Amino acid sequence: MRNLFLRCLKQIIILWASVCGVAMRNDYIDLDYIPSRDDVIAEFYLEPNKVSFEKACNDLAGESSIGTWTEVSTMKARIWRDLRPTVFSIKKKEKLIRIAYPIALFEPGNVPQIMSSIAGNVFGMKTIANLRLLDIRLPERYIRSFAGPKFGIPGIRHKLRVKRRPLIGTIVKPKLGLSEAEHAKSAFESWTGGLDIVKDDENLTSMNFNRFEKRVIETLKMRDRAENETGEGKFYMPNITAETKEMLRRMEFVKRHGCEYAMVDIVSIGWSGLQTVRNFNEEMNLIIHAHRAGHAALTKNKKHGISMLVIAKLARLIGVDQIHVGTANVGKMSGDETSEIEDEIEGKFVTELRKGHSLEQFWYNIKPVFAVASGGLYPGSIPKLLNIMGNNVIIQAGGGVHGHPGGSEAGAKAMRQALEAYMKGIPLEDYALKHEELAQAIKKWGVKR
Ligand code: CAP
Ligand code: MG
Repeated sequence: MRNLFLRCLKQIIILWASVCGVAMRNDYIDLDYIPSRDDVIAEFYLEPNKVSFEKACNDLAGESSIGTWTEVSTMKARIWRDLRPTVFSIKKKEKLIRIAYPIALFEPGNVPQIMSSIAGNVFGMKTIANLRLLDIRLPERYIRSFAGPKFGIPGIRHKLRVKRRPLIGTIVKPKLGLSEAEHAKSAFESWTGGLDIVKDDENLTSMNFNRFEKRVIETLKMRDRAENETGEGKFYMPNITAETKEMLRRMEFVKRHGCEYAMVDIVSIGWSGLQTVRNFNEEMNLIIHAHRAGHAALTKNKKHGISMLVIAKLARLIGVDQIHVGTANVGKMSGDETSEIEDEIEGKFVTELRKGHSLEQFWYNIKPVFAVASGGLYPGSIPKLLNIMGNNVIIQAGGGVHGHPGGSEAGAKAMRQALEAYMKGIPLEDYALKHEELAQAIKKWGVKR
């Protein structure tokens, strides 16, 4: 009762102060506040810089919404009443805070805008030493203003005609330098060796030594041959990353030539570029593969930046069908958030019972996204990887295929054999006794424990 009275009193004082223009308008903290279902919630790791924790909280809440460094005479009572966010949870020891933002602060269907708010100027403020956006909870009205993935896990499994097992693929290596014909040949060997998918590398677009159109045409020709020879569905992911209009032109081109996929470097093209690609995909019906090259500039520092969880959530919302999530430290890239991210991109309703610093999220109409594990993987790492990530994963190996002593086709065979052994529950070393390519791979790279 006393609490309720104090809260009402505080609201009356804040309202009175705002009507009278008294300098209360930088106090966003209310630890009694219970967020409404319509609020956008953000969780931050916050380290103040030579100011109190409360001061840093208020600067963060203000700068990410309606405030600035001083009161402005143009502030209106209605703005303060309806649009001010609330810092409703502070854990000083863990340096964690949660802010609830009224949904009216955000334009439906516009990811660049929400990021310019909650992940905009705030990273550069003097009163904040370190700041990391750990997670966001998006309300139903906001989520429903997006289409989400066109295919997602169910649509991809249907199109690739692979019901249960993980999908396996390769990245043509070296990243750059091969001609269109050499690229297509390596793809052919990877497919006939048993892989489902072949993709371009993140920095291969259209250069003199390898032109986009010619590469796509030649590689799709090889795809068709490989499908005839193996009787299996084979898929090519061409990298369309470029200026926005050019990306749409490349989507039309690959579609016209019978390709099912388009790959984009989502960090490099930005949220606007990704939304444009997704919107155009309503017509193109391509599976969108999201590479995250450059993400670690934002995600790696655990004290400052934006978590990969947030990036993956927004990519799901906009509507990529599959996205790189790391290898749970099994491969060459650092990053221990893989399982958490995988839960988030696959779940219908994700609770906050993981690692304590994430928010529950309903995904309503938004389809689940396929997790892609890539980076330093080889046949011997498959069992450990799948034990952690489960079967709803696309395994991508570049060096782990083209670095095989027997060449690309043998490397592909070894990957397929390792997957078969895992699905049959047979230890790799035993399966290798009857599968030469796998034996060679184990001899070269071993088995990851
Ligand atoms: C892997 C890869 C991928 C990374 C991306 C590379 O090649 O093609 O781009 O895995 O990292 O260029 O390194 P290898 P992440 O198989 O030869 O390592 O998935 O973490 O975004
Ligand atoms: Mg790569």
